[in-house]
Amino acid sequence: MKKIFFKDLENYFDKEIEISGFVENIRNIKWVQFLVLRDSTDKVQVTIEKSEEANKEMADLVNNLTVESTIKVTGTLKKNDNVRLRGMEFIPTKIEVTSTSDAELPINIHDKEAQLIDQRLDYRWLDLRNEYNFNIFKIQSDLVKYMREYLYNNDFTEIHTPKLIGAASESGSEVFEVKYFDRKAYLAQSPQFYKQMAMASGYDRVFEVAPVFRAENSNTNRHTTEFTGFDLEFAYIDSYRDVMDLEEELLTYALTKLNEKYGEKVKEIYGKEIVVPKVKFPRIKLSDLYLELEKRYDYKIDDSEKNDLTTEAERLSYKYAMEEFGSEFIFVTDFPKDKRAFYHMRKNDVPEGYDLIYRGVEITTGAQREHRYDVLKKQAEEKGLDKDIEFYLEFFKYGCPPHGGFGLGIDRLTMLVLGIPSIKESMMIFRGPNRLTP
Ligand code: AMO
Repeated sequence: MKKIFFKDLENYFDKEIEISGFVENIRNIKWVQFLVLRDSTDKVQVTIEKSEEANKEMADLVNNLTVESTIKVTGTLKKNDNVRLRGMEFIPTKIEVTSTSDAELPINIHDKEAQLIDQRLDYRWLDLRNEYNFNIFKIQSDLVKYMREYLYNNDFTEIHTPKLIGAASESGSEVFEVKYFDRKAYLAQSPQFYKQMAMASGYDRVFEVAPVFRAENSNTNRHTTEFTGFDLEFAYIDSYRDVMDLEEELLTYALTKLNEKYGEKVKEIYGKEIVVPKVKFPRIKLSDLYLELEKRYDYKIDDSEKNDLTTEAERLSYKYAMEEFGSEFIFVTDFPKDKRAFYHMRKNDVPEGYDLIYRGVEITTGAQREHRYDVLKKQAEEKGLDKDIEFYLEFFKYGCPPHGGFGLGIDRLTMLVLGIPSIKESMMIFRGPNRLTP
């Protein structure tokens, strides 16, 4: 690990060191050549005085150098207040080209608006060199770290469950079928069955951060065919309200930490404020939400759609939550049972679950689960599922504590925290109905 990160260069003034990075810019003028080198943490200027005899070889090399090549430079770091970039410059004694970029880049990496998004995605590795795009995944990494940290602090165990499965768990959404030797398998739509199996095994609190597959042929700014699910499940709860409480605490913890580290940067690069929740997330029944939206914004929902949240209703629920409660989050509860998974516990025939809407987009579904074998079997039968999922129903035959949990889409959360217009950009490598490369 001997690579010196540019963010740490202040510690190396007047010492002979070796630095490596991408050549971001080359300025070749009469007496001097300036290079801007970039690594994953910062940038630094390299200055070559052409007039000095000893630099002739280096100057020749720079004459033939292309931007976005990578180089390794030996030399000394000097303070220089005249240098706009960090008041320092690197004076080299040796430059070695470690990889050469073609002179013509297929996209403009410094102006992402200069081409259409799909053109950019074709060259995603270059597109990610753009500061806006690059930082998304640095920030996302810490966002997930803080979410994990909250769970580790609260005695959760991270688990890893199979993505090749024998039966679909979410009957409402489409599943990818794969050839599995002489039979069929599916790509997991959720770790749902296995996080619940962990409850039956006695783990009490588990979570998983892993790929989730959905064969949804939709081209919206919030859908993808493969996303990263942040899923958790915990036992000995009394109500789905306990699940909402935990999610609220977890998100508040993560956003607080994220704001401490990145608040300024996010404002500067994305023009967005990371708002740390100061109030309890409001909770409202779906039918009451529609009444409010009609009263306040004259939003009339067609009878055929009122059993679920429409995209427009999600958007308006944000407006409502902000105006009424000063909250960017809102929990919506009491969806009718035909719109919810069979494994949600029901009370008076109403599923004990919720959706969480953040900045106008659904980021989570959560619920208390039905853990009583007979009731669960009946609910599965009602949806015509019991044969396929017999193995799952067995989990509940030999003792399984009451439990609940939720699934949150990391790509959507990232998109919303940073105010990125599309999920295509908030995933490092997007997968959609028309995209399987790079
Ligand atoms: P659900 O199907 O609502 O619930 O998914 C949970 C969350 O995953 C994200 N999400 C998506 N993100 C991008 N593209 C998609 N196509 C997509 N579909 C879903 C959303 C969503 O809220 N098993 C339950 C969770 C649970 O009850 O624990 C489930 O999968 O952010």
